Amino acid sequence: MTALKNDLFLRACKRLPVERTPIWVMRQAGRYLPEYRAVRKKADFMTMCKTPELAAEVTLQPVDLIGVDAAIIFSDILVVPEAMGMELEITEGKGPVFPHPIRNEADAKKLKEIDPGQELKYVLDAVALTKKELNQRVPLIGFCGSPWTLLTYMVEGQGAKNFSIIKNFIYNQPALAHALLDKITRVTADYLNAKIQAGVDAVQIFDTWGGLLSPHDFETFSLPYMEKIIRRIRPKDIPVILFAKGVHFSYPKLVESGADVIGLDWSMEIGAVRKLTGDKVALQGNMDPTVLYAGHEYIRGEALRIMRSFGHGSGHVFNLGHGILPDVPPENLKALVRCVKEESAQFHGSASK
Ligand code: 1CP
Repeated sequence: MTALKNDLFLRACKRLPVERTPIWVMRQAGRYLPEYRAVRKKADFMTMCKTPELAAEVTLQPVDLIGVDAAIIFSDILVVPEAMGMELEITEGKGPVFPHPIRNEADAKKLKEIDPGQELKYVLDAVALTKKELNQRVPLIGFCGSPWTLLTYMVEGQGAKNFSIIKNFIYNQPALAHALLDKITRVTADYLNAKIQAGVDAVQIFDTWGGLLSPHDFETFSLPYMEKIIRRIRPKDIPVILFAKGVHFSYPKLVESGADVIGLDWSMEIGAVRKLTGDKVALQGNMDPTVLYAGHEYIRGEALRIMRSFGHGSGHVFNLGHGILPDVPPENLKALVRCVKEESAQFHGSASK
């Protein structure tokens, strides 16, 4: 039994009956909110991540201001390589940069195999404090980057245009790539388990760069490592969401990954994915984030279209197909959340469609 006042999100992840469809959005604690920018003015990004009071404050903002059905702990996927010893700079406008990327055996040797309970204790403290401040209002999601997506940043050093450095790396030094992926996998599994112990109610694996790979390479360099992480998650019944962007060719394989929920980008109709995956997993998504630039009526129409496409029954967590963009007016996200809350009951229970 859960003590949560609103556990719609957790029930939908497990495809249990719900009264209405839950909604949260990726990157909901972020720059589109003036209240986030006000906190960010006082502290740089890593200081925010490493100060539990600030991380908890911005994690709660979208719950209080927007009314989402789940919180996601404020942090970043790149805190893991930083904890493993890589210097990380996150500067306004430029995005994250590793000034000393990994390019060879000697660079790789410098990576420390860490105990997340020590080196990432600040995240665990932020989780515990956030759980307390949430006071059981909504579930808290913990997350990590997939080993492949983390390796991409660690080798490229920064957001890239054509990803030639990481591609060169995996094709010319495949053994080193796999050794690194293994190392990141071990640390990441321990990290997620530590977050679960600290109090998160569900976890999401972000494979933002899975879609850079061909189907064969995705199944060589990304999917097996995410499956290893999922197999190691304890307790086993914690909902696991796997969000891999740009990999609709692999959805039937993702169903077998052990994840409870597959996160979708907007490249396929959610109803078509539901047919393809045969209701074996829940689906999360999948509104194009740029729809939030449109007027409220358009946003409502699109939200309804997606809910109709999924159809009747539990197993849908409403979300965007990727992170909310920094220049979206918060009012537009509020309109989306209102619409999902007001209109989704018709897709549940015995109510007719
Ligand atoms: O200046 C600032 O305030 C920093 C902007 C920012 C923010 C708000 C960064 C730097 N990270 C975050 C928070 C963040 N990152 C969260 C918070 C929780 C929430 O969702 O509300 C999460 C889940 C992430 C995850 C993350 N970081 C991903 C995976 C999700 C995705 O969007 O694909 C990735 C790829 C990153 C790397 C990263 N960190 C920051 C930026 C700007 C980026 C993207 C860089 C790029 O485009 O390559």
